[in-house]
Amino acid sequence: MLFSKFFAPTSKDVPADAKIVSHRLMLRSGMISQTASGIYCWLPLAVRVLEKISKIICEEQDEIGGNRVYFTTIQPADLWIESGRYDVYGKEMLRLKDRKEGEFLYSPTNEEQATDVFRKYVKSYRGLPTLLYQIHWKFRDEIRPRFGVMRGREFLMKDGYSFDIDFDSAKKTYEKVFKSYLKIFRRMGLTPIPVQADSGAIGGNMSHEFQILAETGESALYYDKKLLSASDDELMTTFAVADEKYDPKTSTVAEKDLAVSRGIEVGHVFYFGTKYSKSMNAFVLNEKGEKIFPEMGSYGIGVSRLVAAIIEASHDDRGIIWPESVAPFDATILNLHLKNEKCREAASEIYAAISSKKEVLYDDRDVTVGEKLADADLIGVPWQIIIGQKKIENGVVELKNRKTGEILEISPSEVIGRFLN
Ligand code: 5CA
Repeated sequence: MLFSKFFAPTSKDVPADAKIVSHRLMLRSGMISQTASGIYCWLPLAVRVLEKISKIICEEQDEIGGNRVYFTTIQPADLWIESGRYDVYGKEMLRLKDRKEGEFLYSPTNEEQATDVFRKYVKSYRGLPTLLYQIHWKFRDEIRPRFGVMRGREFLMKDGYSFDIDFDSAKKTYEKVFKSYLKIFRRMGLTPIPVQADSGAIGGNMSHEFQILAETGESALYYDKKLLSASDDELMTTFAVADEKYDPKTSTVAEKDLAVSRGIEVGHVFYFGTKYSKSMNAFVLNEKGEKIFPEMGSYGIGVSRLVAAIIEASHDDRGIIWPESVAPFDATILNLHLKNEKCREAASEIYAAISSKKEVLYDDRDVTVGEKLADADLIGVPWQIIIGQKKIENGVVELKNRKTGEILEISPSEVIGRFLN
């Protein structure tokens, strides 16, 4: 990708109303553009990151038998009247009418619709377990949208819905998804802290939030220090709670073993039994021909929130430091002297060679050396290949690691070799 043709409107200005670092950096690097309170357009750099995150999620969900679908963003109110949630959900739900005065809503979540799809097609116990998931836009008319895409009104969510024959099977599914989530967040360079959670508007009686540690997190976390070295199985039951649920009198952890910090909720999983299958009459027949209401769970990940959360967890005072797995590009080539023939040749040669295997942003813009270097650090691509007049006279270019700041002076062919192997 040539930067001169790439729509990434970077800026030096720090927007006054952007209170947290991820919001500032996303605006400054030209990732997002606000269109209304809590509603953002996602520009090309951000789209690339959303796609990387989505790919990791899909790979791990497919691995445990998930089936990807697209439910709809617009749902008929009838489905929610049937489940009994239409009135309960309140003002967070955006309600709409079509031209025939029919009542609709913009999906804040899709339990009802998933149950509706399930009941239309699965009639026998042989169709269980079933796990459907999607990555799709949601709308919640949050009272206090804030911190950019961290708490938006329109946001991208991965939401999954499971159907099992009985509690034991549902618990197994819940555990599978739980472990899959740990893998997903770790692949993004994050350290997930699962905390026992309230199931709120989703309903139910077994629930975990996945928090990642960040000073700017909205939740206060109290957890057993053991958690940081616990196995995946232990993580399901190690003491960790968020916010007001922490009470020193009932805490099962001694003061000295307790860690207190702040976190960002990037995922939330729920087991809620037959709440929706019963209310929506979604049943299968078992081996004896008896009606069984499947045991259900739902599993969310804040895909758009993750972009901000990853930045909160990985940045410095110059900009974003993308983990390689979710970076918008693998490398960026900075041609510092466009008019110098040797620089141009080296840049083109490296660009052509490594683009076949890697995603590369070639900064061919006619801007100052300072701007190029500053933008590269701001955008935070893991590797910078810096091509300057003096170095190239000596047959070398600089290969800079954005995270460590370490710079290697090596020949263009060595650079190419490193990225191709
Ligand atoms: N139906 C369930 C799971 S599929 C559900 O909706 N769960 S949720 O309400 O907890 O949302 C799932 C995840 O979406 C949250 O963990 C959070 O990371 C993200 N999320 C929720 N609200 C917002 C918001 N307003 N802005 C950005 N992300 C959000």
